[in-house]
Amino acid sequence: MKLQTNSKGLQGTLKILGDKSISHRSIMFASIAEGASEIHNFLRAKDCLSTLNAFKALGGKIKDTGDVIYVYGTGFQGLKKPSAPLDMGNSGTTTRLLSGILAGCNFEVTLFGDESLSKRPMNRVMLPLREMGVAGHGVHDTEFLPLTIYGTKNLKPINYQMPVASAQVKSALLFAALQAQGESVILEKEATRNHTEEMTQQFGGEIAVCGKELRLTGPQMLKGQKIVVPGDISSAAFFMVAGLIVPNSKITLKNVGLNKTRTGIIDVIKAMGGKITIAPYKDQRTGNITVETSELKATAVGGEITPQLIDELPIIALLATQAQGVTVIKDAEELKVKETNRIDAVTCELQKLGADITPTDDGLVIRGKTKLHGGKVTSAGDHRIGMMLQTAALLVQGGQVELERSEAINISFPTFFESLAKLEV
Ligand code: SPQ
Repeated sequence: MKLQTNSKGLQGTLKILGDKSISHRSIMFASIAEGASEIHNFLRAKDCLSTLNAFKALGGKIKDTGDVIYVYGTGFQGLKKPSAPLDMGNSGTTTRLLSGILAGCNFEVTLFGDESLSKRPMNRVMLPLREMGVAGHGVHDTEFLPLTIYGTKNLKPINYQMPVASAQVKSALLFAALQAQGESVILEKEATRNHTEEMTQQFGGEIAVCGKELRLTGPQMLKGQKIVVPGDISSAAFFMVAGLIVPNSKITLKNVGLNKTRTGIIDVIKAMGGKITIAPYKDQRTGNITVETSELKATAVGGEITPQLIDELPIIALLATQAQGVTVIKDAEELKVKETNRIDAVTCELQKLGADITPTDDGLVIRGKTKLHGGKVTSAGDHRIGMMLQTAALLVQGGQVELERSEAINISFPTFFESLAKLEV
């Protein structure tokens, strides 16, 4: 498709759609809890619908009114063997977290996904689950989908030092630990998004968090709850960056989740001299973010902040092309195993538009400030690459940008283009 270029400025306010990570987990927790749950502001994007459909196929009593989703959970034991293999679509979160839930179910389930998901590593979840007593089988042992998981009622607890910083691995192990007999101890490599820990407590479960160490004693029974999903800061990020780099812009993003394990991008924007203000609501968990066109300077991104902005690195790379100096992003090798190899995809696609960007083993080096020009680019099937490229195209004056595989954006942000159109002056 032909992208919007030559922007004259972005002005106005935008309400951000529900958080993808929390939407997935709200269906999962509501399904494994006992009693009624209701979910408000669920993200109706392709990835979250993969989770919703998987739980329907597992026998979940789910009533979707379009506005609110009602779930009548009957505990882990209420899940039933599906009549066919489960389609995970493009969603790593669905696949990996569901594996931890299926770990304690006494039936076999086959999971399959699209081309991109079928190349993403699953042993990071399957190896520790196998230590807990789960069996798995696939063409490439348990590393890739399609994969059959054989859960067990006799799950053993685990004492596990995580070799990667991954909220998905941590969450899968916590879901399994909730069903195991005894205390599990999980030590994170770096602190990652903590939605699973917070929601375990919200649903009446017990988990002890001490820095990067988590302790959970199973088996536990969870109780149904009302969930109001906050806006997704990872979606807001595209408009935060657009508002900073497009001349004549001032944008307020409403209802953005401000969980501290997700707000790394705000720190980076501040370090780059970006004009950004955060106005938390009474609950302190959500708030408004206002950005305006700014003169930016280069920065360094790495270390413990990386997991707190891992999904924002493609758009931060674009931000760095518009900052004066050399920005270095490191400790981000996890980008290689996302929907695409995001180190390669960001480099290749932004270079086509004239950016000065070099890939490294664990990140990117970006020299700014560069003028971007038109070109033919592709999302390569990765939603975040597609949205980053549309944001870049706004800066192109007098040329055209053609985006292939733009439909990938529906994975997390089906109203992205309409939202952008609303802000154009
Ligand atoms: O679900 P999926 O495909 O893995 O989604 C991504 C994304 O960009 O939307 C990653 F490609 O987000 C992950 C994130 O990178 C969502 C997530 C979660 O909800 O727990 C955790 C992160 O992944 P990981 O591998 O670091 O645990």
